[in-house]
Amino acid sequence: MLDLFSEEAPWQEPLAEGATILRRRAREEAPALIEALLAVAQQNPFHHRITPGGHRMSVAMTNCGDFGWSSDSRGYQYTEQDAENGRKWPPMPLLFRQLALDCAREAGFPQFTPDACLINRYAPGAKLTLHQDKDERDLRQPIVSVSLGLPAVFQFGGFARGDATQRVLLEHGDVVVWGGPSRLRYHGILPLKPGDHPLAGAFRYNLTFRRAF
Ligand code: MD6
Ligand code: FE
Repeated sequence: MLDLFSEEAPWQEPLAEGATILRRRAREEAPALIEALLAVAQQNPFHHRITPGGHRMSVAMTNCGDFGWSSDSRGYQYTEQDAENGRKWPPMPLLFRQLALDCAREAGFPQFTPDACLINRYAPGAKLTLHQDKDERDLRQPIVSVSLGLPAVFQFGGFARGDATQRVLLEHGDVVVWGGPSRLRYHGILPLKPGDHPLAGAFRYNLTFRRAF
């Protein structure tokens, strides 16, 4: 059972050098975070992007902030407008920004200044294959990742795609902050198992805050 009313305080779990899981850190804010992300998606709907290799991604995505991440036949990039509709991305909600800054500071990155937030939505079966996040200009800036809704198995690997991976369950409200020596580690999400979350229904959502430029 998902225990919405547990009084357990958040705690930190080191994952690797420069990478920390802040367990349950976003639980209190979660209802407001989900409400805010759904409002962003009303302005700019979730969309299954096509990878440069021509595959339709199983994860549906949208963005908020000054820049948004997307892919198309030309490659992966950060843009000020959504190429789908030519409109600017919705602004990053203050609640999002504050949470990202607080979590980064708690994990040892007080200088983090996100200008982009990618919002991923996973339905049952959706997955994210092993990848590196390397489209950002300044790789000294960390990434802050917030998991909401259904749990998922996160794979955290090494610096080559074939390196061994750790498997970590990420649950509702968990935040992962990583940067420094771990910034370019391969990582992914295994296919989502079906479920029914009291706040997110059949979905897992993930917010990743980045400094794109
Ligand atoms: C996800 N996260 O949790 C996918 N990338 O749905 C990522 O790909 C990710 O969590 C960079 C940094 C943190 C992440
Ligand atoms: Fe990533």
